[in-house]
Amino acid sequence: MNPSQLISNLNDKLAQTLALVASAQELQALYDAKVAFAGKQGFLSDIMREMGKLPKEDKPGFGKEVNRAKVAFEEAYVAREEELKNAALMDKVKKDAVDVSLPGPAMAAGAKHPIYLVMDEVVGILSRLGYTVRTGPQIEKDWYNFEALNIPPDHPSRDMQDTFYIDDDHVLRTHTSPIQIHTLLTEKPPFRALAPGSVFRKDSDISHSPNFHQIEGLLVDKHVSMADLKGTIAFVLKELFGSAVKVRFRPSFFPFTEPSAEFDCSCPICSAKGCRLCKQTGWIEIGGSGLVNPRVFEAVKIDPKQWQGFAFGFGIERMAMIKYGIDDIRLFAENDLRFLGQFNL
Ligand code: 2NL
Repeated sequence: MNPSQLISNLNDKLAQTLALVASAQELQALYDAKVAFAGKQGFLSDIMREMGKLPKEDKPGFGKEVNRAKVAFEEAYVAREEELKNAALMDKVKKDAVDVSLPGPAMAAGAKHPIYLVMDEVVGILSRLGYTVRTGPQIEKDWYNFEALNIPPDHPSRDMQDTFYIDDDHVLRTHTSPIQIHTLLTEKPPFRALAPGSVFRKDSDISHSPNFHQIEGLLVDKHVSMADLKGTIAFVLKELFGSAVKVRFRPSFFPFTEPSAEFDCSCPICSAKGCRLCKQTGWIEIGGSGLVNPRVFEAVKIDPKQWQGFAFGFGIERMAMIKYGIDDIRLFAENDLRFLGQFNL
């Protein structure tokens, strides 16, 4: 072939290839065109071999032509490749587009745990009698949980069976009373303190949970009597269960109070006629109370001749079970949302 034939071949092939590139709808078609035109065994390689056969003086001119074709192809190829890649990206963007004007998924409203509903209700009632809340650590030294409360080392409530020991000298608090010991040590009487909180005992069945909740009230003042205590308890129970309930005190014993009394309330479910909750007695046990034992005052270096006090405590789980008709204490810790969602009305 003479040079002008080769050049016209080259131009024809270039024009064809450029048309192919321009019309390629997919990257694969573009790659195919590149292999056919500029690949190792493609058109340009073939034509370079032809160039070898040309007379020496024609070679540089032809070489230039080949180069021009190569550059023209490269430019067209890169431009089309960019177009196709952009188009593919735009497709993907359109397909994956999020309509930001759509409303988001509805978020379910939370509900307060029934234990905390009752706790808050009791705190609310007693706040109207001037009580304010104190909190404390769940891990206590033996002294705060037992010793200062006049619970001697051989007392049954210190038994390894009931108490979770952290080490020789530390326990998970078995009641909220150690909070009150901290209060007695750090505050000057007179005061009215409420200690709500989580407590721990080795006990587990349908009415006992190893982790349960108590609320305890402590009033320290001058000239405090059992009558003041009784009036306070009656006020709380009538506020909680309705003004129709009757309140009854029974003599009892706690190491940290003297005298001590447990208190019952006439059954709010059956109006004291007798039902499953009150076991046909018409009464339900609520909690314990008493006048602060002088030995507790001595332990915290408060003069029991100058100051007296009363204290009372009850279990929150039991109150919640009565209030909401719940018959298994384990439901409180299961965290089943169907259970927990029922109490916020
Ligand atoms: C109950 C009975 C009670 C107290 C708690 C108390 C605290 C101090 C001094 C004296 Cl610092 N007493 N607390 C007194 C009597 C009863 O709780 O059945 N709780 C669930």
